Amino acid sequence: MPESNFVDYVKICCRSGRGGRGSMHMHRAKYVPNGGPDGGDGGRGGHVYLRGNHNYWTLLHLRYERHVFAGNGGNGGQSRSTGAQGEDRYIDVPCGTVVYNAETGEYVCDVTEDGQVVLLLKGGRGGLGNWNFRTSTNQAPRYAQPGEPMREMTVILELKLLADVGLVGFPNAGKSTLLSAVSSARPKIAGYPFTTMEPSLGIVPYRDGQSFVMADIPGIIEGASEGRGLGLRFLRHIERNSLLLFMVPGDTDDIRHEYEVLLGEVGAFNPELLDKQRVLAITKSDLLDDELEQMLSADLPEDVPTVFISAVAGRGITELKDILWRALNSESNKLRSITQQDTLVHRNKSLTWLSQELADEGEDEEIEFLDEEDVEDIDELDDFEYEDV
Ligand SMILES: Nc1nc2c(ncn2[C@@H]2O[C@H](COP(=O)(O)OP(=O)(O)OP(=O)(O)O)[C@@H](O)[C@H]2O)c(=O)[nH]1
Ligand SMILES: [Mg+2]
Repeated sequence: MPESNFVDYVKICCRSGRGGRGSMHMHRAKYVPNGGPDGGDGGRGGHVYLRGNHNYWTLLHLRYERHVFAGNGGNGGQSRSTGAQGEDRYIDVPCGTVVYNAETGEYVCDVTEDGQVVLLLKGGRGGLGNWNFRTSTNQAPRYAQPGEPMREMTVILELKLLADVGLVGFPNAGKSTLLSAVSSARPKIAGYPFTTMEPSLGIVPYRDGQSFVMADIPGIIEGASEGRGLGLRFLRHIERNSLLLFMVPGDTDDIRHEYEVLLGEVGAFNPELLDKQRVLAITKSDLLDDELEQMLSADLPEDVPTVFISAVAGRGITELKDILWRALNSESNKLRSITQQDTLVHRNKSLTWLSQELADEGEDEEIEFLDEEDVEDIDELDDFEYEDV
């Protein structure tokens, strides 16, 4: 596949900083015999954070930065001086990024808002200097703590676009044509399947300066859940949409059947998607005459609002926008989108799928953690009991 600028999947190695070592030092000065302990604490190792940044739309900028290492804490010194704190690292990600552990497939966290900061890996705490261990019975402790070790994790960052309406349809259904008709987005349109190879977003202006966001994703076909066509990997981009707009061309033999096939594929990808509100648009209605349209309307699925549209002739577009707007603002949707924000379940990835997915995305190469020398004193640390300081 050609290199694309739309990157919605990357694997990176992250490592927080090791805590600095506490100092074991005795105060020494002229005319001060037995100065006592004055070893300072080690500094804390740097944390690794994720930070939502709405200036990014994809994960492209992370494709070439596969290692994110925070700084190590400095060691404690004499005169109770504390070691320097390790440098924290921030990974800027677009809003809608979900993080998984690359080894286990477990869901780790997600970032949905601009400026939101999530702690991914905590830096090691610095060890306590011997000054902390002075007691009445041991006035010259000759030990200090080493710092806590760093933490490492290889993570998969996955972008799930945040849009209000997601377009779902077979290739050539007219998804991109609709998006370009209602927004100023200009996706490629052509009369062959799989014109759209990557998702795009458009802002749809509505009355009184209001607007909503629509996501055009590549077409899906029957068997997509088994990997046919472009597979279902792009469906992740509609997981967060509050509403799914199914699109079936009016010149299809069996509209109801095609709708059910789409529904089946979406459900196979993630059954929770079937709980979302749906609207069905019969596209290319300029190819139908009134009589045919009447006949077809008699045999449409009943459980979903339907509308005939033609993006080319501009028919039914206002009506469609009205329906979408009403659905987006309906009480049930509002309630759900609030609770969904809180409870939206990102399922763990199954390990059997994970390696296949990594290969599909070209992310299956091992990324090695560089220099292992830092790991030296981990064994030694096991005996230590850390107290919160
Ligand atoms: N007559 C007519 N043709 C349309 C209409 N909408 C789209 N088409 C044509 O249908 C073909 C496919 O349109 P696209 O918008 O590229 O379809 P798509 O669903 O984005 O297709 P993929 O990106 O391949 O999944 C193009 O040749 C369009 O000109 C319409 O309302 N009326
Ligand atoms: Mg398209």
